[in-house]
Formats: sequence, C-alpha cells, structure tokens
Amino acid sequence: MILIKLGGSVITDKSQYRKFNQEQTARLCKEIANSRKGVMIVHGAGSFGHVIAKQYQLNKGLQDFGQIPAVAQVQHDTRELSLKVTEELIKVGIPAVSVPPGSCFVMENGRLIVKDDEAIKGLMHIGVMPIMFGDVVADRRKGFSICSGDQAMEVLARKFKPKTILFVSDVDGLYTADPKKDPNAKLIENVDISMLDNIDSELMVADVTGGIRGKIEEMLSICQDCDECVLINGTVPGRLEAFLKGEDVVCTRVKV
Ligand code: ATP
Ligand code: IP8
Repeated sequence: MILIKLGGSVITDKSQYRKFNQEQTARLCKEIANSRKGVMIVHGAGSFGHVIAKQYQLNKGLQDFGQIPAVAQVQHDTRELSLKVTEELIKVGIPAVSVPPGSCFVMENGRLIVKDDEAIKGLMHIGVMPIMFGDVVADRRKGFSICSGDQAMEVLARKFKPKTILFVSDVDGLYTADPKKDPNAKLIENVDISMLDNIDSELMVADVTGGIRGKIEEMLSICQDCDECVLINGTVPGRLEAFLKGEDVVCTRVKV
C-alpha cells in the first residue's frame, strides 16, 4: 500500500483564504486512479486552515476564549475542503469518505493519541477509503491543538505499515533554499537528519505547522516504517502517476 499526502500547496492556493485548486486536485485524483495502485490518502489544510489558524495563533492551544470562534471556523473550513477533495476522488471511482482526525482521535500536548482505530479499520474492511486531513483537534492538556496532515500520516504509517510514503507538494523536493525565492537553490535528492540544519526554509505564506522543515522532520520520524519516503511535485502533470507506476521521477528521498 502507498500512503499519500496531497499537500495544501497543491490542492489550494495557500496565499488566498479558502481558495480550492479544483483542476489540479481533479488531475491528481485521476492520476491516482489511473495508477491502479492500492493507496491511502491524507490531505493538508492549505488556505482552508493556515490563514485563520495563524491569525488566531491556534498553534499555541487555548490561550483565551476569543480563539474559540476561530476553532469552529477552521473546523468548518477544513471539512469543506475535505468534501471537495472526496468529491474529486468519488468522481474517479475511489469510494472516499472524509474522516476528521478529531472525530476518532484526541491529542496530548500537540501529539495525536491513537488507542482505538476500529472506525478507520471498519471502513477499510468494507472497501471504503477513509480520508484524513490537517485540522484542529481536542487536546487533553492544551484544550485544542493543530493536527497537521503530516502528523496524521505518521499515525497511519505506524498503523498500516505502507510500502511507500509519499508527500505531494508544489516543489520538486527539498532544496538548499526555497526555490521560489532563490534561483540558485539546489535540489537535494537524498536527505538525512544531518543535512537539516543547513536548509533555508523561511516561509512565504501563512503556515502554522512548520512548513517544509516540519514536513522533512515528520518524514524523518516515519521513514523507518516503510521502504521509501519521498517528496514529489504534484503540480507537474503526470509526475504522480509516473511515480506510482514505478518510473524514475525527480524527487527527494528521505532516509534516517
Ligand atoms: P501543507 O503542509 O499545508 O499541507 P504542503 O504539504 O504542500 O502544504 P508546505 O508546507 O507548503 O507543503 O511546503 C512546501 C513549500 O515550502 C513550497 O511551496 C516552498 O515554496 C516552500 N519552501 C521553503 N523552503 C523550502 C526549501 N528549502 N525546499 C523546498 N521548498 C521550500
Ligand atoms: O496543512 C494544518 O495541516 P497541514 C492544519 O497538513 C491546520 O500542515 C488546521 C492549519
């Protein structure tokens, strides 16, 4: 099985609040369906989560009750995004059901606690594909926390031991600096933990889950659970499908 995260930067425009990238999402869903591979899908929150979460500092947990309407708004918006993603999956014949992580898990000090996975396994058992996503989730200590799609990936990787873990974003992989800002940035094809401190990963858009650096850290912590853990560019038509079919594509591979 291949565990895929469709990043918020490919399914939304992260610079515009609640801007869904319908065409690109539809194409990526089609590429997944065309590959005929067994997959499990998670998606990021993009501008349906990060904009308000940043404005109300939701990444700090409950600080004051003025944040509560923002918690409700983000939960509303991420569900709306998830319905848009599942709609595209259903159109290509994938029986997807959106499962908010907070509907079956809680968090403790910013980390997801997964004791009972019966609901997810039950859906999978009957051939339904549960789709998790980045969201705001109840936290035992902090009131609430941001659960990134990357963290949901980690939990699903530990539970389901996929062969490949794939992060789909809007860059060819990890670079020495943000390739959108630095034309001299170089793609790093193989990453391990020793390289992380030399990477410039300053963020251009609202992001409360650590941007590309947070993602690589999350990838480093899950790469033992699979044969390969890879970051690829989903904005290039055909690249996801080619990767899923086993072809060699431009990417970054993460190893411990
Ligand atoms: P989300 O976490 O919202 O689901 P995502 O998974 O698509 O989004 P981001 O966290 O947005 O991924 O990270 C990708 C972005 O990181 C790129 O758009 C790129 O501009 C930026 N970036 C910053 N520094 C780097 C770097 N050193 N290498 C590659 N990308 C970088
Ligand atoms: O888009 C972030 O998840 P991500 C979740 O996977 C929220 O980083 C609500 C901002």
